[in-house]
Amino acid sequence: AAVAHALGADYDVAFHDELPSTNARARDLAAEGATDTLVVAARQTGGRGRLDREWASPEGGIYASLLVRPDVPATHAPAYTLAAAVAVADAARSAGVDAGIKWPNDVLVPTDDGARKLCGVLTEMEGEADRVSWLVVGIGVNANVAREDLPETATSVLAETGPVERRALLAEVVDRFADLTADLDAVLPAWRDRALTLGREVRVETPGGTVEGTATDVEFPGTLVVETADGPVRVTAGDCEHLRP
Ligand code: BT5
Repeated sequence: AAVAHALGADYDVAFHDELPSTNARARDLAAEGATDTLVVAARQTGGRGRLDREWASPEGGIYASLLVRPDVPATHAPAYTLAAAVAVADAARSAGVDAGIKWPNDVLVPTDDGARKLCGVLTEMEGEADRVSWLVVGIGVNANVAREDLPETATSVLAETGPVERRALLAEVVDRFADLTADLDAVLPAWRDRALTLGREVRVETPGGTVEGTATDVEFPGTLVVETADGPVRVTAGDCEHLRP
């Protein structure tokens, strides 16, 4: 409880030196009936991104998963993912890092010829259409990790501005996430403010095919609007690439 207060929000906090994946641990806790729990690990041996991709998880990074049971329909889940990206972008900015968000939830640091990835968010959930049973929002932030210990396309707070107090950064993320998700209407305006994708030419690989055009807006709960040669297309999930720096 003392730790939960130090983190500034009302969550049970479980710290681990090492886990395969904090998301996997949070899912297990969900199956046991837990809620409002923050699972943190100093490193992960099987960190995962979307579509079962690997998430490099060396010591020095932040690996955290929030288990919550909000009283919302499953269709609202993307708003939680966007809220997590906003929370990390804000915390990174207060650490002096010039962070923005690529749709839907990559926190990037722009460079002259593109951008490098600072954080990724993986949301998993279970439930019925009319109400989620649980949501696990997994957040990986490259905090005090050297660039050479990360994929080529990544960066870290350490590389951008120097070492950061991980617990303080995580506390800021969790507080901001709790604030934003207390009123889901607050999520999209905050997301738009930090978006790197809006106004850009994008190519989005979706389960239904490739969508190419100009990203013009994001709509609740997190749908990207792409103006294509054939008119606007609304994309709810996919991998987005910015076509020009
Ligand atoms: C993500 O997936 O960006 C979601 C990552 C979520 C990780 C957290 S850590 C805590 C919790 N526990 C877990 O097991 N997962 C969550 P995606 O958009 O699919 O991006 C994955 C891609 O990012 C990989 O294919 C690499 O190209 C790249 N990548 C891998 N590790 C990275 C890192 N540490 N920093 C930046 N990019 C990385």
